[in-house]
Amino acid sequence: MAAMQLHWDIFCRVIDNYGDIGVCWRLARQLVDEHGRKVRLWVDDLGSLQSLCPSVDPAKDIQTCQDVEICHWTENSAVDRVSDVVIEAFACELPDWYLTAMSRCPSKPCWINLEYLTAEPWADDCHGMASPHPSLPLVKYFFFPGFSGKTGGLLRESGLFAERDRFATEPTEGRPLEISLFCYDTAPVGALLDAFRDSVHPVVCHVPPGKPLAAVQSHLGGSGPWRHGNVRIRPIPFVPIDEFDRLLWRCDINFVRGEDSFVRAQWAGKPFVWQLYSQDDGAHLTKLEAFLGRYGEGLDAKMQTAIRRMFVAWNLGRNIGLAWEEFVSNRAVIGRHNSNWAEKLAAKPDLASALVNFCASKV
Ligand code: TRH
Repeated sequence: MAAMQLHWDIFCRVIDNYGDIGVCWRLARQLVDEHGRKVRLWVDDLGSLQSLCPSVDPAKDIQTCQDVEICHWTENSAVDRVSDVVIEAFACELPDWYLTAMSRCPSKPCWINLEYLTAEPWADDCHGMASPHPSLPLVKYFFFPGFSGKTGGLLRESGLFAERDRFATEPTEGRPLEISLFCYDTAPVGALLDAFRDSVHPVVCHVPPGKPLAAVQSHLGGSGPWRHGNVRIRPIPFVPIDEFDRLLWRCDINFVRGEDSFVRAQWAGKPFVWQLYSQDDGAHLTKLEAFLGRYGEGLDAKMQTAIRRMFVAWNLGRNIGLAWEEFVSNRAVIGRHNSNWAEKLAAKPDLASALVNFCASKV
């Protein structure tokens, strides 16, 4: 049997937003909790991690939180040992001092580039590809999260569905719809709020700080809370990462973005609307279509259209009012579909387990 690969280093550079560190933090915790690994998480922005995990102290260069060793990654960082597995998250580029140390190890570590999530079919072919370093005796493997069995799967903690189901409450007839609104500032938030305002379905909309709240403020003025026709809009604080799951579980419909909240909304088993991180060349729209193609499987054409119209309207900023009415009127069917979708995805290995197995196969 191959050695256990006990020690893991994860390197994460926070470019902007929270997705990169959100994914790395979840992965680190899961490797420790469920796979008994010893994990060091190197992150260049401790403040962002603190938002997700409030017990992190941004002033400390080295600390342990939830059994993960957290190291502040700076230009002056140094390493005393190289781990058995090294994760370079989202092509963040390992520092030269670490690469040099890796190349000097008698038995080379398993070096992984953890990629961004996409439902596009090319991820199936690229998952697991090897890329030898041009000058050092090292090989890097590309590891793609994804929705098909040919990719590395999605991050999902083993007890997640049980915890979610314990938390579930029966919907009360006649109460307003609870909606969470996590989006970028490019989202047509004003048009959505106006659609809520005019809708026959009363809404309570929970808005986290940052880009979502700024977009609401720029449409309605002031600092809230607001009443806008048939919707009440409430600013909420940025909550720790596990509480964020509970927000998604509690709400009837979740607007999510990027990568990690998008995955968590799928695990919530509730209707959701996804905004992608916009790319100048429109690549995000190809990514959206690829997801919709997979997600819509098994739904009748009418439901597929309702979901597609809403996702496209939200990402392109067109015809939100009509798309919203159609989406919200079909929320029961869409919710059931999402629940089945989550079960279907959960039948595949989760990303942390797939990664552990993949790395073991490379020894
Ligand atoms: O913050 P994001 O926009 O991150 C994105 C994506 O990772 C994208 O792929 C990348 O290119 C871009 O950043 C730079 O959205 P995402 O991925 O949903 O990450 C948000 C994280 O924040 C997620 O882990 C959930 C967490 N979160 C909380 O913990 N509490 C909160 O209150 C909120 C609103 C979010």
